[in-house]
Amino acid sequence: MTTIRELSYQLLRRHGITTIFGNPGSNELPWLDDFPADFRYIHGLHEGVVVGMADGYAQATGRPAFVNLHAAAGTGNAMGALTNAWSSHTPLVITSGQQVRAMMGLEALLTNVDAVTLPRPLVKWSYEPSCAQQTPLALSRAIHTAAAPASGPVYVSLPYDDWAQQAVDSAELLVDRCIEHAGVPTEEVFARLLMRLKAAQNPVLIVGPDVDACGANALAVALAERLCMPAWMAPMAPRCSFPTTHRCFRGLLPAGIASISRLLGGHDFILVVGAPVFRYHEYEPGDFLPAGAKLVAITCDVLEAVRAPMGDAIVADIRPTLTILLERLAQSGRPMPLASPRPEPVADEAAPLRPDRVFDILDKVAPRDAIYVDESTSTTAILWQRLRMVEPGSYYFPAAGGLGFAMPAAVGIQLAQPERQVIAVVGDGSVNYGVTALWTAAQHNIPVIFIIMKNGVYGALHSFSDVLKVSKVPGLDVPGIDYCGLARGYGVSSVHARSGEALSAAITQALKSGRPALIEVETRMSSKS
Ligand SMILES: Cc1ncc(C[n+]2csc(CCOP(=O)(O)OP(=O)(O)O)c2C)c(N)n1
Repeated sequence: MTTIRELSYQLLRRHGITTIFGNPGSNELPWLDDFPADFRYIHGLHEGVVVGMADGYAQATGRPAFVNLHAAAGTGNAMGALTNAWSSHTPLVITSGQQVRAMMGLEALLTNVDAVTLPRPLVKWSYEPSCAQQTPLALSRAIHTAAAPASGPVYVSLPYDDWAQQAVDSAELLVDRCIEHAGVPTEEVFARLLMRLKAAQNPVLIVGPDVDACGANALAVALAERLCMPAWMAPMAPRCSFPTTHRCFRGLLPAGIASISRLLGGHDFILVVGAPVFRYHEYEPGDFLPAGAKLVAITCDVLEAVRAPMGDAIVADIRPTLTILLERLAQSGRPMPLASPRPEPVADEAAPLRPDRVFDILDKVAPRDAIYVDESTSTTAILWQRLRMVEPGSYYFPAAGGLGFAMPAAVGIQLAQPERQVIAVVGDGSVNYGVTALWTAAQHNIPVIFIIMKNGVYGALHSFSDVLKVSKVPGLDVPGIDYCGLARGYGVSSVHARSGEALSAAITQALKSGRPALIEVETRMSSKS
């Protein structure tokens, strides 16, 4: 006879899930009792950090990550992080411990009163089994639902007295279930798209995060080369799906309606792959498309397809769709786009450093295949211009703009990819939303390099104040925080750098150390560069 608890671990094992990200409470202890030796528990000190670490881990492995939170309070703390996971299609199985069934109706302390409603609308599926025997099926459904296209987070609330119950024999059938997805367009849909691509005089490609997420970067490059078209990253892209050094690459699109139309002006056909159309930010009214342009988006997410305000969409799996498209497309006779010139190196060494100088130094000293996790909000555009990102999986950013992603996600990504160096570039304001990730990095010796851009302000909000024409706004400055001291407190070694030389030496030393390290570098506000 197998208990429901034992069966749950068997199920996770069969799905290759042996890393649990969590922060426990009393409701979770019965599941964690006698924790199996072949599993590892990555303990985060705050649930936002727990979900952030799991988000990074799941994105970097491309497989569902498992999270165990504490009841309603733990789930509530995780909601900010869930906004990012939801927007980046991160497959997360989030479980939370529920009170014992006998006391749920009494609303005993730590009852998750309306557990199923709580995480909505940031999950694909939310569930609480109606009885203990439903738990194995609930967990199996959760894993398959999280992974199914478009992947995303799911939530299961689990009463703690269920684990010790015996599972029914038929529940073992769940352990071996495999669900395969194959969503390619029909012949008719391909034929229409090919006709439109062949008729286009001046097409342009816009690639989004799901290209990188499904490992189709080389296919996107082949497509741009085949049709001799320039390629842009979609606005607010949380991943980098196209080598930034490639001659077809034009950069990261801005996030305003009018700016996008202006930049794409002259193109008669816009092919978007693996991105929402579009994730705008600042409100810049204007035409959604340049005059005369048509748009087709290939997306794995039907919700993304239906909420676009313009263009047509094909909902399909990106990698097989691009593969078939390339088999059927002849080489265009158009001239290949000319490479955009790289920006001039910054010579200005005066302290505090200009952000572009920081990125020049980082680009020079970091390994070519470094992975950057970016949450330096006012300098993101500069980062995209200065850092060369060539390998797939080289860049991560909070997909919904929720701060507190970079530090924990960097820890999760480094756990998933020990062979590549992860470097988190974090604004001094943003640090404070995810700072406890330092402790997990120290405890497990996860050698992330955290570079803190210390400009003393919420720089992005200062810029936005100009956009919105507001002034004398309180709460936009963050003076008086010693990030080196915080790092030491959590067990991570730290260095303060004021000059380019000191920064370069600190990064070199951190790379050699094989341990997590925090470098606090004094920077100027980017608008004051
Ligand atoms: C959870 C959360 N709270 C608040 C914000 C609003 N916000 C956007 S950018 C920003 C400032 C970030 O400042 P910092 O990390 O110092 O980077 P800088 O803009 O100076 O480059 C804030 C507070 C947010 N996006 N997410």
